[in-house]
Amino acid sequence: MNKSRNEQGFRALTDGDGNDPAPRLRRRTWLFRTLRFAPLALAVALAFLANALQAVPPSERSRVLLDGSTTRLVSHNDPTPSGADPLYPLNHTIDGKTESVGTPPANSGFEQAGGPVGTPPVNYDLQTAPIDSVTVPNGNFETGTFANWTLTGSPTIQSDQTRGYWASLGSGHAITSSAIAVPSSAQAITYQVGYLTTNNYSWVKVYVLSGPTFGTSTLVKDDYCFACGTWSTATIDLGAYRGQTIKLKFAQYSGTIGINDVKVQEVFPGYEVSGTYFRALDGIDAYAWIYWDGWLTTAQPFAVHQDAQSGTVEMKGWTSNSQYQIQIATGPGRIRGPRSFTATLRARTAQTARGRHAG
Ligand SMILES: [Ca+2]
Repeated sequence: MNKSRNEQGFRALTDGDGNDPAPRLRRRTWLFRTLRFAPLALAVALAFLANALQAVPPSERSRVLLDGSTTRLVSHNDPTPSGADPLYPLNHTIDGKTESVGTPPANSGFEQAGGPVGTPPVNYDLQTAPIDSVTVPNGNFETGTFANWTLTGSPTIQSDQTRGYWASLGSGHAITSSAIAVPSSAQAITYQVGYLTTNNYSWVKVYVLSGPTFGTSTLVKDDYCFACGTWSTATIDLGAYRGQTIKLKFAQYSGTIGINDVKVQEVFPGYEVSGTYFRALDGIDAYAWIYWDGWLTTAQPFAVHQDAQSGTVEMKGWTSNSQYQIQIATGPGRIRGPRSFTATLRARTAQTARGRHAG
C-alpha cells in the first residue's frame, strides 16, 4: 500500500521529457537515510569522548604545568580554609611601622632623672655653721679692753663698724689668752687677722701654750701677707690639744697686725678633720678648703641605700696641679677595707669651675 503510494508520488515528480528519475531518487533516499542516523552517531561519539575523559585519572586532569619542573594542583571546587597557619607572617614584606609589645624594663628610655636615695652623711653640704666648742674669754674684745688677755708690749684696742673692738699689734707686741679647756668636740682655733701694713709684710706668729704651767710654747702658724691691707679669717687645727687646757698667744713679727674674734670651734660639725683646712663661703654656699695635708672624714658611719649606684662630691682644684683622694671605710670600726678607691683631679687652670666627682 505504502509502496504504491510512493511510486505514485515518484511518478508525480517525473520530468516533462519523460526521463526516468529513478536512479537519482535512489541516491537521495540513501542520503536521507544516512542523515537520519547522524544525531545518533553524534551522540554515540560524545558518549565515547565522555567515557574517554572519565577514564583519565583526576590527578592528571587537575595538573597544570607552570614551568619545566614545577606543578601545582588546582581544585575544581571552591577553596575552603584549612585552619593552618598562613604561609607568610603578617607584614611579610616588612614595610610597616614597628610596634612595641609587652612591658619594657623600668626607665627603658633613661628619661627618669637620677636623684639621691637614702640619707647622706651628717652636714654633707657643709652648710651647718661652725659651733663654738668653748668660749674664749673676751675673744672678740667687745669689752673694749684687753680683759682676760695678757699683754707683751703695748698693743691697743681699735674699733670699726664691721668688727667692733679689736686688738692692734705693733712692733714687739703680743697678746696671750686666759686658760682654755679644749673639749673633745673642738677642731680648730679661728680668728680674724688684719694685715694692716700696705707696703710691706704684716706677720704674726701664733703659739699654743700647753703643759702644767703653760710652759710649752708651740708655734702653730706663721700668718702673714705682703702689702695686703685686708682682713682675713684664719683656721688652725687644734686636734692635738683636745682634752688639754691651753693658752693662745699672738705675737707680732712684722708690720701691723689686727686680731679679732678668737674662737675655739667645731668648724665642720659631723666631721673629723686634720691638717690644714678652713671653711669658706661662695655666696651662701659653704665649702671646705683643704690643703695638701688636710683631711675631712665623716664622723659617723652612714648606710648606703640599697638602690644607690654612685656617690658624688663637688670638687674644685685651686691650682693647675690640684689632686684629691677619696677613701671609703667599710665595716665595723670603719677600718679602711678593700672597697676603698682613689681618684685624682687635675684642674684645667687655676680656679676653674667646680667639678663633680662620681664613683
Ligand atoms: Ca670684735
